[in-house]
Amino acid sequence: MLRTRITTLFGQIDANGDGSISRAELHSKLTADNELQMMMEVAGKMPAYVFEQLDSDGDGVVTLEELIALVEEEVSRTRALQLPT
Ligand SMILES: [Ca+2]
Ligand SMILES: [Ca+2]
Repeated sequence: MLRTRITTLFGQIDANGDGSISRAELHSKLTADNELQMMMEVAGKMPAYVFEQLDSDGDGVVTLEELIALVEEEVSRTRALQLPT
């Protein structure tokens, strides 16, 4: 289930467990996690800009809802690529 995987991923990125992803948390995870790097590559995301893309309401943190919305949008757009599950 994609949503479950995103929730798990969110928990891994949210290093301090406050329920939101800061820019620093995302960047430290992006440099350390091969699966996340692959997901971003598949989604055509540039690491330097991915935080801005994830933070869709621009409040400076990424919530679980923002992450789910963005990933689901990208997955539906790239479904033909058959992402590994
Ligand atoms: Ca956090
Ligand atoms: Ca936000």
